[in-house]
Amino acid sequence: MSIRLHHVPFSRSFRVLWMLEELGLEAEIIAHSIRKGTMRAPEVRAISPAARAPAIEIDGLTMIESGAILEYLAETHPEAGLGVAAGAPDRAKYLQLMHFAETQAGLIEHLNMQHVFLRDPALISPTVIKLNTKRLQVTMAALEGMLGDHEFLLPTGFGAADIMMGFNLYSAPYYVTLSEYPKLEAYRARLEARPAYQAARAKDGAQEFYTQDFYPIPEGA
Ligand SMILES: N[C@@H](CCC(=O)N[C@@H](CS)C(=O)NCC(=O)O)C(=O)O
Repeated sequence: MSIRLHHVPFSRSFRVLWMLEELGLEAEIIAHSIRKGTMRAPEVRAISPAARAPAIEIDGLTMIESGAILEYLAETHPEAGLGVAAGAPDRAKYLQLMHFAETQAGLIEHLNMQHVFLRDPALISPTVIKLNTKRLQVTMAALEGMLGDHEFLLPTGFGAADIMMGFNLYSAPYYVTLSEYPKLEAYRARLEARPAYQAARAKDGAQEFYTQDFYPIPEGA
């Protein structure tokens, strides 16, 4: 099997990197930079038309969308038990988590735009930052409720849904305080203890967006 992953360090393509490690699959990693715009090269756009990471090539098949890629990898490697098959009792919960991860990641992306990528202060809206930070807090509380006192998100154990949602728990804390969600904090520590997580981090590369540990809501917003 030949796999090439178009990857931006510390981005959603980390989900795919982590999934590949969980499955024990080797991949060639093509590292990209959002700041340098390397995803916009015509040969990359041919695979990822919206110039976004991740994009993956598996034996000539090309795919974008981290959630779809994880579902595809889970389905094509059922022996690993990282997905939940159609008809199984937790299927609906599994699909919900796979998609809820992008509701949350979308909020983080909006905050990244405001805090990190817009350079002209005149373009930044403290009101939008406040609104999206509050919305992110709501998703964190919701996720903590979904996790409850379980080890992982589904009773079937660790799987693709934990990778989708778990990845968010590394970027959300730039905008919300993780210790306010103690169950999520402990869950993140359990995820970090996984050898596949650690192997994926070792291949991830340095993030190039955040220049401070925490970005608060601007005063007066
Ligand atoms: N829903 C897509 C989102 C992909 C996406 O937006 N990726 C970001 C990195 S996290 C990206 O490549 N952004 C490039 C840009 O905004 O120019 C997925 O889950 O794969």
